[in-house]
Order: sequence, then structure tokens, then C-alpha cells
Amino acid sequence: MEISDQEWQRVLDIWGQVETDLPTHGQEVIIRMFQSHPETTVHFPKFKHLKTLDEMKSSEELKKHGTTVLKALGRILKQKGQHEAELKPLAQSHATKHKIPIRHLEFISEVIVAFFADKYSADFGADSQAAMRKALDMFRNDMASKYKEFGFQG
Ligand code: CUS
Repeated sequence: MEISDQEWQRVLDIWGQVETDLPTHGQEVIIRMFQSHPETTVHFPKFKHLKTLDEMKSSEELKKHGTTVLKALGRILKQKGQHEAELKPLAQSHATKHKIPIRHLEFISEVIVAFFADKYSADFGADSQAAMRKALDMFRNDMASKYKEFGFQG
């Protein structure tokens, strides 16, 4: 899959806005994902007690995790596809320790695109959304092949 320089530029432009406030963006991504795909909460026993939206919003731990997720993703996107060194340890821990199926990475990818499209309607139009989808597809494909190397079918 080829991603052009212009497409990477679109991806990193929007990421620049997201990075102005990672905790708030991260919190929203995790909450949207828990709400649209409740099965993703099984990986997070520490968030099981959060039942209502208000409880999710007031959890500092959830916010912290959202920040971690976006930081990891940002580090990868900035490599513009040359992400072997960044991806490998992440794939290893997710294959052997957290056991996060690729399906759930798909959910989080969808949530990210939909949320940015809502929040940045002026700066994240159809072309940028398509570019972000391609970048996240590439990320997931590479995670999936690394998962297999680590013996996790994902
Ligand atoms: O944490 C981490 O690290 C991951 C991220 C990356 C980017 C891979 N995660 Cu967490 C993931 C997920 C979550 O959180 C939830 C759901 C799904 C997935």
C-alpha cells in the first residue's frame, strides 16, 4: 500500500492539532470506543467500575490511558511508514501481554477518524480522512503481521 507524501502531510497536519491537547483527545477516543464497542472494555479490568459517562469523564486513569494510546500512535505515524523500530515492541506487548485483537484496533481506528471529523470539520475533510484511514490501515496490517511473528493470531 502506497501512501504519498501529500497524504502523510495531511495525516501529520491533523496530528499537530491533536497534540495540542493529548489528554482531552485521548479521553474522548477511549470513551467513544467503550461506548460504541463495549467489548473493548474486557482488556481493561481497571476501568470495569466505570458505568456511566460521567464516571468515565471523571476518571484520571482513563484520561491517562488515552494519552498513552495517542502518544504511541503519534510516534508511529510520524515515521511515515518506516515504523519497524517503534511498532515491534508495541506489537510484542499487545500480542503477548495485553492480547488486543486486530478487530479492536479497527474499532479504535474508526473512532479516531469519526471523532476528528466531528471536531475538526474544517481541517479534516474527505481527503484527510482518507489519508488517515490509509495510515491506520497500514499500522494495523503491520501490527497483524508482527502479531503472527509473536504467535498471536489477533
Ligand atoms: O494501550 C495501547 O497501548 C493500545 C494502543 C496502541 C495504539 C496499539 N491500546 Cu490501549 C489499544 C486499545 C485500547 O486501549 C482499547 C481498545 C482497543 C485497543
